[in-house]
Amino acid sequence: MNLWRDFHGPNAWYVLELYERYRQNPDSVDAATRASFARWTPAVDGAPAVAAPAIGKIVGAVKLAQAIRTYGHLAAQLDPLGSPPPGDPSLEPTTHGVTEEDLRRLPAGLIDGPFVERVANALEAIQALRAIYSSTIGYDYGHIRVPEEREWLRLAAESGRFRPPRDPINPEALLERLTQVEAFEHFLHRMFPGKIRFSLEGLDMIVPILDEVIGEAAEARIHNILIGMAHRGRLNVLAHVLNKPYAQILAEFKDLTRGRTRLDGIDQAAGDRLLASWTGYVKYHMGARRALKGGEPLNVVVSMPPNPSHVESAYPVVEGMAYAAGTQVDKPGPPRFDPTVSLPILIHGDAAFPGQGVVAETLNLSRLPGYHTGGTIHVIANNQLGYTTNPKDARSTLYASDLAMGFEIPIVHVNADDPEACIESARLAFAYRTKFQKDFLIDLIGYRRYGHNEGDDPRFTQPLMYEKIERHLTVRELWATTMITRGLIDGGWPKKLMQNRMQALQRVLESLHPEVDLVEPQPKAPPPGAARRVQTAVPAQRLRELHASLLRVPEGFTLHPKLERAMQRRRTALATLDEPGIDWATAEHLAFASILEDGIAIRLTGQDVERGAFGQRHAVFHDMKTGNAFTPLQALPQAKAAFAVFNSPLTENAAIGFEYGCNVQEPGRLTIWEAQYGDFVNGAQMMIDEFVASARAKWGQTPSLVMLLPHGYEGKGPDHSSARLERFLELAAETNMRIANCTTAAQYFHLLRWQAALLEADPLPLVVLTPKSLLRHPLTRSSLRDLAEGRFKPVIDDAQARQRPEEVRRLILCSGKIHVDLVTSGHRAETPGIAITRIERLYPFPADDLRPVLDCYPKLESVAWVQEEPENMGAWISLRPHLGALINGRWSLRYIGRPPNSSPTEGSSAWHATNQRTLVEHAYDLNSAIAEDVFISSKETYARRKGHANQDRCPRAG
Ligand SMILES: Cc1ncc(C[n+]2csc(CCOP(=O)(O)OP(=O)(O)O)c2C)c(N)n1
Repeated sequence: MNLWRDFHGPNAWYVLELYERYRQNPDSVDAATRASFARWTPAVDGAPAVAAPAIGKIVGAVKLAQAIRTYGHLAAQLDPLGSPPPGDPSLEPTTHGVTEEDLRRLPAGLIDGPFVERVANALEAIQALRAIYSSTIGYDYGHIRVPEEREWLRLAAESGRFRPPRDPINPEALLERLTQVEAFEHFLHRMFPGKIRFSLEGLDMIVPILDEVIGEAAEARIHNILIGMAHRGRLNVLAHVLNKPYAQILAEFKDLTRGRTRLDGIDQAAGDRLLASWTGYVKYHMGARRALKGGEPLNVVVSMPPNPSHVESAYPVVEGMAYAAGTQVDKPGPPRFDPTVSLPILIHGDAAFPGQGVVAETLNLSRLPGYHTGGTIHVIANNQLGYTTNPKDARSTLYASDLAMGFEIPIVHVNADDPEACIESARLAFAYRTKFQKDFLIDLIGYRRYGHNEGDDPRFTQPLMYEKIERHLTVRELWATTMITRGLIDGGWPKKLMQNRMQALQRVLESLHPEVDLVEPQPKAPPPGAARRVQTAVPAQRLRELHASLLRVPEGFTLHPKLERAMQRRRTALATLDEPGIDWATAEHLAFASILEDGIAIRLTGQDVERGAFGQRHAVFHDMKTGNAFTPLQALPQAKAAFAVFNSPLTENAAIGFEYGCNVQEPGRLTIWEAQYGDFVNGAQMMIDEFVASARAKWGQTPSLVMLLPHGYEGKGPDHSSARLERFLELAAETNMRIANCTTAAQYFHLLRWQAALLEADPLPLVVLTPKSLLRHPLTRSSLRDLAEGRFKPVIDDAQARQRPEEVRRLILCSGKIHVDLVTSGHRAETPGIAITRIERLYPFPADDLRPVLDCYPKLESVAWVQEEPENMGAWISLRPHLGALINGRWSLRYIGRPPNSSPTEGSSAWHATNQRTLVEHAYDLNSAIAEDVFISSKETYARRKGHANQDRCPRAG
């Protein structure tokens, strides 16, 4: 046995310690070890004899090496502005009881690493480690728990295999690139003083880093590269990485063609309507796309989707796009994801990364089935400031990147003034991602040459920092100096390059034709009548066959007994044509199955969607004996496309963002997200406002995401009742979405099929308020005929009242669950003078379907809107003007419901029941001529309100 050959680092130390124990007491070690040591000579080859006192020094040396590998980044010079690194006592030899002299006497092999061949002793090995771990790169991978990955990262860092000279770079090309980047900013600064551009200066190396990653990705034949990026440096990246023409960017700066009067390519009437709603967006959030074509490799598309100002919000969207691009759904069964098809790159701000919760939500998606993209390369564009805020006020962590540690993402912190270190980081990131298909993070530490934007004076808040920045050479100047020192170029060359770039930009500006050069994405008008022409009925025989397929489980599969009974019930659901035996979940399954049979793939996600939050769906069965899962929609013989169903993690914001991304990337697939309860959708308000509702008007995107939001007042309290319908209605304008609140299984069936049929022809997001307890209510069930012959009805009139229209005095209009409360009331039979009509599609407002209803009751005296939501919520406020316009003064239009309230509903079920009862009674009270709006408010309500007032304020101290 040779100690230094057979054992390394800590292992050698352990063997020595064991040997020492054996020496003092042979019985203190086990028999096998005793036998080995009996044959072993302590004076090992190539190493000094191990005497007892030396062991402490060996332990010290090994611990020092370990500390440098783990904490060396704390001594790295990462700040280009020269602030001293925090350091760490564990990096000092004395902490471990060794001196330089001790280290010199110890063999290099004790430290271990690819560099040991080149060094003479442990001291030189430690120096080599310091040069690696505490230079201008800080490798931060100690938190990785997979030993193989940790070892790979260690070897990658210590071998220098991604860094010149082992992996050379082209210094001239780099200088030219940095010149381009800097000249662009200089030029804009000079020509458009004070105009906001969010200059990249101080983090210029982002562009060469992206070049490197994209180049590697193209060589690896990654087809789709998606870059998510906030405002900082975006214009520069658009110009130089996405090749957005300078002319287009300069035209945007000139802002001459806003106020257009025509949109090209569509007829004038449709164009006028669109133009009115077309808002466009600011230049530093616009997207772009670039296809790398010709030569090898072919067909690489680099795109940067547009994003809103809300920092970080676009990143789950980008992840969703990358996932969808890499997923094949054209075959039945589960979708097939290929992690080598796309690469997401996300560029974060150093304040935004730790500050915005959506970042953690997005990182949490990274390794989950149904969300895993094959690894994202993250870059923190770390300019050490967030607007005017210093890091000490912006985060509770040392590094801006520390959040990533919890997700076991390897991190390199790198000084943005060292181009070679930056390029190494990019190569390392890509190689790790390729090898392990996991995320990697580059914390690129630079500075910000100007204020947050170019109109700000940063000296108000960071006077000392900006004193340094003013004197600080740019990375281009620093690199040029390095090249001159290395004798690669002569001294005048960098200046010449700069002049050339500035002149080129000047020429573009002088030959600008803003009306031609300004290219904005234009929303397309759907073909007229597309939505009306869709047929959603499915022949009864086809439905029966689909149903039979869905009820089949594999041979020997043991279902849960309760599920078995439910399946038995389902078996007869389609037995007759007219019996209403089809419940909500069965209708949904039939809709999905028929859509798959039509060749349209489906993706359904959300919390616990596989079973369904209310135990209604059971899209995935679990064998009671083996635990094996079986998904009938993935085994459907009739299917021509894939069905995906994934329980999502407990997020709404990133989850909806991700689905939005899937949807806009692959609009031909039906993408559905379901909330556990509708209330929780407000956790994703940013996604709703910024993407779902307005992306069409801002960026010309055409989303068609479906959101299923359980909604309805059932006494569950303020937080399990409302899907905040009012917020969706408030955002609805210019036909930007469809909002439905359906009351029957057949309506839901037709609505889903309608949406699927319109994905290409007339795509719009669809918001569906779905039932909870009513999922199993007999009144929501439908017959086979309803599915086989019907269609989605935006308005459902009162069939009973229609038989004797002349008796009707009051027309109640309502939507959703309250309809069931109204028609199941004992008052219904006693009050033939009241007709109850449901509005099933709330937006676009179905005026054409409602008009004939209003016209068919000859003795009508009043119209009332009845809702269970408080007056300031629900549909009333948005619908009132539409109803008013239709009624046009012919009858009074009144509101019957709860008064305005800050909370959606009562906190107790008894209280809820009282109010709900009162509400129904008011609705049926024909004696009270409704002269004004009726606010139900039982005495109890007021008593409780009064009692509650101020109760929860803290008592004052003392
Ligand atoms: C969600 C959100 N909150 C606030 C802002 C306003 N805002 C824009 S940039 C910025 C500072 C961002 O700092 P950092 O993440 O470090 O990026 P930098 O601008 O320094 O590149 C703030 C607060 C925003 N755009 N989005």
